[in-house]
Amino acid sequence: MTSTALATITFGGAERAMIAWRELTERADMVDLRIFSYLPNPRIWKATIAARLCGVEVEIRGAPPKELADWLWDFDARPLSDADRASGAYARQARTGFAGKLHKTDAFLAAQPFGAVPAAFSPDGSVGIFESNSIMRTVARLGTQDSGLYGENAYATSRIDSFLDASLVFARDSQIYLLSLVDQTITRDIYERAADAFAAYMTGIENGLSPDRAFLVGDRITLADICFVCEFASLSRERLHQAVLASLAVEPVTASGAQSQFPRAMAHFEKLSTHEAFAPDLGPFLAKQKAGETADDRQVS
Ligand SMILES: N[C@@H](CCC(=O)N[C@@H](CS)C(=O)NCC(=O)O)C(=O)O
Repeated sequence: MTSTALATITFGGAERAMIAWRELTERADMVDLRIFSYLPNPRIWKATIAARLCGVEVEIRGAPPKELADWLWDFDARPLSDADRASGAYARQARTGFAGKLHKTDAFLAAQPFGAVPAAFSPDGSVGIFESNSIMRTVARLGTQDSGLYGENAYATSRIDSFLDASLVFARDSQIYLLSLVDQTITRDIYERAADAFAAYMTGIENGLSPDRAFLVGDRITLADICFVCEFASLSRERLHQAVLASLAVEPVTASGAQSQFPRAMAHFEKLSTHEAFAPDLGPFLAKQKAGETADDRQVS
């Protein structure tokens, strides 16, 4: 294990991606966990934030969604070579968040049975870990510091798991909603399901912080807080699609009255966003959001 230092790389183009990939490969022996994903992806921040808090080295590989279609999905993920492309051996039909063909090795599918990203791997690639909450749990379990991230005892750990399970239910509707915004197939029904899922999740977070608790479980930051911040940030990318929402005559679900309905949850999000372990991921993201960056074809969900 090594001290906390992260390589969270947002690639700007194929050429830059290849350069960064080479740099990362050179320091592969220092890494505790490798994650392959489209970038940026608020769900992998669960792992990078946890890593900063517990002294784990995480390597991030990836590229913007559009470029990931031209990558070989593998433990040794990288931009496709001409030979990879010509062989046709890796082409698979995309299922969620991507269109057309993706290129996945048999080894990738053996390690990642759902074939999805984010995809994490043990340092030698022999163990695949999937689902962003489980990837985050891996980081906490690998942690060398007394971080308390995954609870101090069986009850606290299980309460943290309860929040993570509740977030998965919410994330299902939030993913369907975000993908429908990106490909502009949103309907009122999809919007309302997302709004209901958001209200149910936020009510639980609000109650969990009541009457005046500083954290969701115990008296310091745990995976439950990290997960909440990242899931909220993920859904808030709906604000990049104002024009599509306006065509339905609706407001972003994270905007309409959230501050007054869920004051503790919103204050918790805002406070943690500026925490030193969260700010490297959340800071640039929120700054762009504030600056009103629009129409994002780089988003998956
Ligand atoms: N609930 C999962 C979501 C994973 C997921 O659905 N990934 C999609 C992209 S949004 C994917 O990798 N799709 C690949 C495919 O369609 O083959 C998580 O949070 O990790």
